Amino acid sequence: MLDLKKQPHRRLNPLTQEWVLVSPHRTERPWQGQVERQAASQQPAYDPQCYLCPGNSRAGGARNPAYASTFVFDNDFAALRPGTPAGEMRQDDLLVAESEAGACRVVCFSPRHDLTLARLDAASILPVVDTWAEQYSALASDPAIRYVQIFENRGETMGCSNPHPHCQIWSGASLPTEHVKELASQRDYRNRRGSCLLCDYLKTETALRERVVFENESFAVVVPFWAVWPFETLLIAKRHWSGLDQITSHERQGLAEALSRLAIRYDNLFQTSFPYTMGFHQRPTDGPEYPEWHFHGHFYPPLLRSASVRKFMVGYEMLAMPQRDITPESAAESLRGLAERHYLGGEGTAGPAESR
Ligand code: H2U
Ligand code: ZN
Repeated sequence: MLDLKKQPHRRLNPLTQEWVLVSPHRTERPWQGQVERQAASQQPAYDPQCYLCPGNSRAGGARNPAYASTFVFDNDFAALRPGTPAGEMRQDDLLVAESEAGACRVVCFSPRHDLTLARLDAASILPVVDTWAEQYSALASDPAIRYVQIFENRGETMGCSNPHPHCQIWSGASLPTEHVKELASQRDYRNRRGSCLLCDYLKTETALRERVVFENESFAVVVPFWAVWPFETLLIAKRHWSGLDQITSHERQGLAEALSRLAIRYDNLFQTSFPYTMGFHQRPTDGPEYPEWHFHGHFYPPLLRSASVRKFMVGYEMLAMPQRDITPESAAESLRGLAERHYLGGEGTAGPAESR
């Protein structure tokens, strides 16, 4: 028998077919690495220097309108551009390149410079969900676009250039690496077992409860069995649907609520404005139905043991495979134990955890 709490082992990610090494016996090892103090991160409601605040001008010269809810614009420094001409280069099987067309947008969550997902309430996150659904449908209707990737980079440690709460949407003509892996795995699972990978995974996790952080009627949040980042979570739709064009109005509220609750728990974990990269994986948008695809979101936060101690993907992880010390089960237990009431302070001002 394998003792998941004590023995080194590896776990398979069935969505990507990649393995992660888990070394639970190492959690007691002494730490002498990076410990830096983080500046308190209180932001003003409006920042005259911010290129995302209402009425301000952006780097490209455009001026933002005096927007009152969400605000979407074409990224002034887009990585992918519409109308990029087709073209390819191939020299033997060694020098291979293909042109890539697409579109990149930025979505400001609200006019408020200071209200992150953890500080907006669920009712104020609802317009963000509506905007994502609108954008997914609009981009999906473009025959040149094959996928729509909505993602948020939060915090300077994640390379986010601006604290004004916003996300990005990149969409393009060829399926990106993660989408290719997840599509192949979901398709293969459905062909072999006749059911949906994430529907089945959700049943397993909600029966065991060990890795469930919380759930509402429409979504469950778990620390996946195969998590790589210490406090990584997977947000899974309870009903089988594949893209935001299929979300019901009840599920929109459920998604807004789940995002609010998760972001609050994350902030409360190390009493900091918690950095992460998050994003949704939806079915490709080139026409077919993709019955194997199940809507889900990934949260990949870098923090390991405090507001300033992060996990680095270096060494063995760059050269061989990802590895973790704290188990997904204990990460889920920590996240489950946190309050869903925001501590509402800067660094270090938190009171004792309160439960809802
Ligand atoms: P981050 O969320 O990773 O910080 O990116 C912000 C995006 O905003 C980035 O992709 C864009 C950048 O290209 N941007 C504009 O479109 N206009 C600006 O005036 C500055 C930044
Ligand atoms: Zn701003």
